[in-house]
Amino acid sequence: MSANAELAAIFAEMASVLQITGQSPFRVNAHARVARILGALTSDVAEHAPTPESLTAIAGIGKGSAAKILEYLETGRVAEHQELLKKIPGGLLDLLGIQGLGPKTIRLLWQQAGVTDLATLQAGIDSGELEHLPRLGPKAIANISRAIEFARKAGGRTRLGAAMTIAQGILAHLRGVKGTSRLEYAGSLRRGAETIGDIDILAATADPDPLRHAFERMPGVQQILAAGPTRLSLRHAAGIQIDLRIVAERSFGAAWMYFTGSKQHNVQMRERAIKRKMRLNEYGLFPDDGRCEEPPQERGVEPVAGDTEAEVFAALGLPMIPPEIREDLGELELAKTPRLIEQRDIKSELHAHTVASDGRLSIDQLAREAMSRGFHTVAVTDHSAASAQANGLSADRLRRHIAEVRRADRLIDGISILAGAEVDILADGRLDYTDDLLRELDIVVASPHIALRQEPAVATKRLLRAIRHPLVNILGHPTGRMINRREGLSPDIAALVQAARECDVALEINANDIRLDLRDIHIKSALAGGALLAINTDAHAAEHFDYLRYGILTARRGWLTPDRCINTWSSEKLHRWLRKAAS
Ligand code: DGT
Ligand code: CA
Ligand code: CA
Ligand code: ZN
Repeated sequence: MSANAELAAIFAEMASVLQITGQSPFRVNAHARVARILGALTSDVAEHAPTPESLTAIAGIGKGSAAKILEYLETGRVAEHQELLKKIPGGLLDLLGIQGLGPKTIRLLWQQAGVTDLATLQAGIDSGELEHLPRLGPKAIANISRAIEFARKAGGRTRLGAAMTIAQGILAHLRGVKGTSRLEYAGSLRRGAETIGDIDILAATADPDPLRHAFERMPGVQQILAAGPTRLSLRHAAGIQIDLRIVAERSFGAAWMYFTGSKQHNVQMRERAIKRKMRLNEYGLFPDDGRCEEPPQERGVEPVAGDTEAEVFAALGLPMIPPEIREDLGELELAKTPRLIEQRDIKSELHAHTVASDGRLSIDQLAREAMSRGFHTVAVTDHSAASAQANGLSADRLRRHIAEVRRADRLIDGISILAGAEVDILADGRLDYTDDLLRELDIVVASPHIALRQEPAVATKRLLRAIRHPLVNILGHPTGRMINRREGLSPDIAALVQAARECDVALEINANDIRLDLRDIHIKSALAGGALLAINTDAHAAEHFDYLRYGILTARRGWLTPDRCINTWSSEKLHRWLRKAAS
């Protein structure tokens, strides 16, 4: 984690403890606000030798907060934070990770029912005694119970974005180590899976000792779990295990292939090798000399291939198979390397927010950010009124907003700025704006935000109604799931896909790594069913454009080719498509 992220976490935790211990809302909010500001900063607070003055120059940071930030940068901790933590049972903070449990409810559970951690909470639910607490009826308890179950099932896997950030930091740290010739991440991270169990790193080096030394002493190491000559494992402070394997350079390709997996893909590859009278393992692809008792690499057998993946695939009569599709889902039947979508194919962002609703950018700033990413079009799609918590726009506000977008579009050269909306799909499938108002827009993204626990059949009907609405162009984050937080809707995807194709509506792949919605398998169904897809970051801030990377990885896992993604289209083609829908 960067200093900003660590500090933001500390301030957020202080706000939670203050609230759980019943301090004034003013103090609670002040800390929560600093956490938000730190989380949103685009520059690193640790940079340029910060002083109290340079920190208080940041809007929203007062003298007290500046002193705590400096204390943290000097000592790695904030004394007041440590003091606060002593005031509540440690297990209470774990409860904050459960959807629907905020500090207020946790305070109530603690003070009035003696709940101190997950176990006592579960016991209270099981015995039924929590139902008698004020403000907590059987329905609320059932929701908490479901959220606990969901958190348990998520089983401590880390989100793709968080794991990627950690891995990039580790690679940057190890890259400078003398003698290291190859250094790559492998495993589920390389395959772009939505959650990561552990991070696998693979290295080839002439001199393992400095590398092992640097790995064990990296910042963020919490505990060394194993430290063999070629296999090291440790627990990172971010709560994820990191495995490092050191291999010989001549077998790097075979090892990278093996440790990239997936396990099921590896099994298929090994069987293919056997059918071709060869043996494949993490050391290389070897001719099968009929002696299976001892591994070939230990008998000095020369490998057929091994230093690159491409060589191993070729020797098995296969094209290069992109890591994201190595899931044993038909990839070994491919005749040539599929041209999967890449980040540089993306030419537009069609779902983004401004300060008009809950974004942090003005229309101008959003447009300039999109332009700096090389896009020809950006759509301003702020929330509709039903999303009150996101400061959604009333009809009047939207009309004024449209005028502002059109003015910005006239004033700024080099990018088209579309006037759009992310209109809420209400529980019954109606949209949150009238058709007259929607007709004034260049683009309509319709998304579900509320009623995300509907039965699948109800959800299908609801989303079908939105897709069939003649003014909708994109179905935004169709299931509303949030990884490790809530399951979201489980509609009949095949039915949505068919309707989307018939109505020429694109289904969104929301690139925010907490959403990744549609998910990989849904994307594959959408392609098979002939629907179009959109990849949008749903940016609420400039740095959210970086989520695109996760949307692309997910799209590739769904075998998406550029032609089927509307964000890859030229300006002319995209705008023609949008106009056709409007007429
Ligand atoms: P994860 O960490 O749960 O997100 O998923 P992976 O795919 O990264 O799995 P991991 O870390 O257990 O192992 C990394 C890769 O090593 C895996 O994708 C394939 C390979 N591998 C590990 N164990 C086996 C095995 O028993 N058989 C085969 N064929 N490959 C294995
Ligand atoms: Ca792994
Ligand atoms: Ca592993
Ligand atoms: Zn949005």
